[in-house]
Amino acid sequence: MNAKHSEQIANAQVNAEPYWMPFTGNRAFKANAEPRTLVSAKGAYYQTADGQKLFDCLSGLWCTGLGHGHPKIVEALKRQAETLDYATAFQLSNPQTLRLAERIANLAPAGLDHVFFCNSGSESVDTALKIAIGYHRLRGEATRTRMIGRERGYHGVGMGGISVGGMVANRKMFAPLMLNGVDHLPHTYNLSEMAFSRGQPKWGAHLADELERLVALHDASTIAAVIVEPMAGSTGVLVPPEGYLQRLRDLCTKHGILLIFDEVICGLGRLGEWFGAQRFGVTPDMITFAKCITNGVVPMGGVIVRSDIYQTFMTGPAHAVEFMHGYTYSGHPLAAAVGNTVLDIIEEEGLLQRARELEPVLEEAVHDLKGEPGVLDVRNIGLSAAVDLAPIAGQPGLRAYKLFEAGLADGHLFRVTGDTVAMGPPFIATPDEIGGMVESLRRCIRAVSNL
Ligand code: PXG
Ligand code: PLP
Repeated sequence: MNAKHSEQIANAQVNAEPYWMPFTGNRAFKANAEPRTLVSAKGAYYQTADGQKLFDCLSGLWCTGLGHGHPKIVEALKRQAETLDYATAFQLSNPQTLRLAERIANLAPAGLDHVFFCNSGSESVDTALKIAIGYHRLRGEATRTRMIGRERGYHGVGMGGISVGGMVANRKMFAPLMLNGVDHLPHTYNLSEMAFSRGQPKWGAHLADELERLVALHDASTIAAVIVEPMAGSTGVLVPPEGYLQRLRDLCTKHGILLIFDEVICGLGRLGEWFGAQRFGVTPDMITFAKCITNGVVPMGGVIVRSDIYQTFMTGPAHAVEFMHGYTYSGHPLAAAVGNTVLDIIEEEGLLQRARELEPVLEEAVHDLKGEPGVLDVRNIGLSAAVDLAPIAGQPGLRAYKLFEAGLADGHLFRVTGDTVAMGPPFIATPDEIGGMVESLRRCIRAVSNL
């Protein structure tokens, strides 16, 4: 271990108590801080403060597909910090941000060609909701204010995001803060119809017709937008049934409702394409993105919009601000420099192709877990997969939490949500590493099967 390394470890040995951790069992962490403190990372592996090497089974939080410590990203960050470390995005810009917007617009589905930058997926969702409201208002349809989300959806933790989101635990404490007039489509998961599906389930396209019911209930003239994740990641990899997204698209078009794909997880390679829209062959009116655009190295998010949505805002005197929205760090030059480098690397290293090649490797491996004790379901698409475990009676989430702990001891950092284990390995992972990850999961499933 080099000197720098030990210094980082020493620094990690501070009093953990003052830190209020996000989406964490704070007390469980603080009782076990050392093995859960990450001190360095390279490629597909983390190193913990107590010396354990961990395979990064979820690419950070779905964001580090290119692996950690990529020399080109490190170099781009250093060069940009020396050249232009910050630049206001209000009334001025910088070459990296301009270039990144142009490149993202070129990679997005045809017609989606303007890009607004922010700093996270949550901000991208709240931005997209504002754009939807503003768009209808500017076109003289100010009654279109209602948002339609989906049960089990995750759209971040902003006030807009939790309102359209459908993960109950993220919503119930904050009910008074929610947007008015939001409704939800049913989620698309049905164990009895789609257990152990490989890729897209055959059953369930008709669930999109629930939008017709919501339109009949509320009237299309009150509905601004529908927001869904093409593949719902955070809730445990819910794969869209064949035909479902197209049907949603058709209904939104029919009723003048904007369709927003939240591609914070799906975008930038996870599904083997630049965007989930391309993977599923369905073009929304807006796409939100974040995470992989910078490989998680610098926070960044954004919204890609259809040309005419952007043009609708371009009214009034040319010097006046058209959209009263933006963040201090919108289009941050460090993030944009890394973003441009990430796109270079994906292209140079053929990582979309690689994700496509690894997809069947992951699929074969995870579906071989069928029959292990307590495995209720296995799902997969692109370079993502999930395994549902039978909950311990009266203690939901405990079995998966214990599996997370078993994984740490077994050299694998598994992400668990409820009693679901989600995997989204880095695009740079080898087939052997993916096999090793799933074999570790098998050991861990067995280890927690008698709880
Ligand atoms: N939309 C979607 C579809 C997401 O998946 C967000 C918005 C919010 O992004 P920010 O950058 O504000 O966190 C997300 C984030 C998990 C996990 O374990 C998923 C997310 C975040 C953290 C953990 O699946 N998704
Ligand atoms: N709060 C205060 C007092 C501010 O001045 C600002 C930005 O200027 C914000 C919040 C918003 O911060 P950000 O632009 O980083 O989202």
